[in-house]
Amino acid sequence: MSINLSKGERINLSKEAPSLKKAGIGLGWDINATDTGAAFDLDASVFMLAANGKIVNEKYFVFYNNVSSPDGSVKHEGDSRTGEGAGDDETISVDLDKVDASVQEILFVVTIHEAEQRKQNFGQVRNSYIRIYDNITEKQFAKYELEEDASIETAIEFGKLYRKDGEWRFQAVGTGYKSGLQNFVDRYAA
Ligand SMILES: [Ca+2]
Ligand SMILES: [Ca+2]
Repeated sequence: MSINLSKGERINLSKEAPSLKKAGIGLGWDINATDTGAAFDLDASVFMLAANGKIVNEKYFVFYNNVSSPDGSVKHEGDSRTGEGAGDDETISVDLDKVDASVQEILFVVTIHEAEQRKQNFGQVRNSYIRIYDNITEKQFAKYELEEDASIETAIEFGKLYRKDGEWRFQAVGTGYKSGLQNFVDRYAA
């Protein structure tokens, strides 16, 4: 049975999904009809952080221009340019057994491409969610539907996988920022 997570809630995958080896992270969103006149492109990115809260090295920042991590564990499965349609708009696969031992946290962020120039923000986005499922059986373990309280934010940390006591956990984060992808890169740079 899939668990619906609220903001900040977490699950212990070793308990809730003990057979999980190859995880799928699905991220979805829909764009409200807007009058900004520009295309609206949201992008999922992944920061693989060491114990010091920084990416292990620049290759552990996985996004549309660097679609897999050096340890072979994280793969970005494709860039949606429109967010059209129900279901996952962008997906990330995570092979939990392959994650480099130095990685303590895998953070999933969604940013709006050229938000500032296009005058766009998450107030124009609805039906946002992150879900975690088994990439082989497609069984879903948990889903977090972000609340509709985002307005001026242009980047949101949707969720994260992290290690605790040798086990993987998944947390619904839902923290928004009025910044772009570069700000995250700067914050987490090794
Ligand atoms: Ca995109
Ligand atoms: Ca969509």
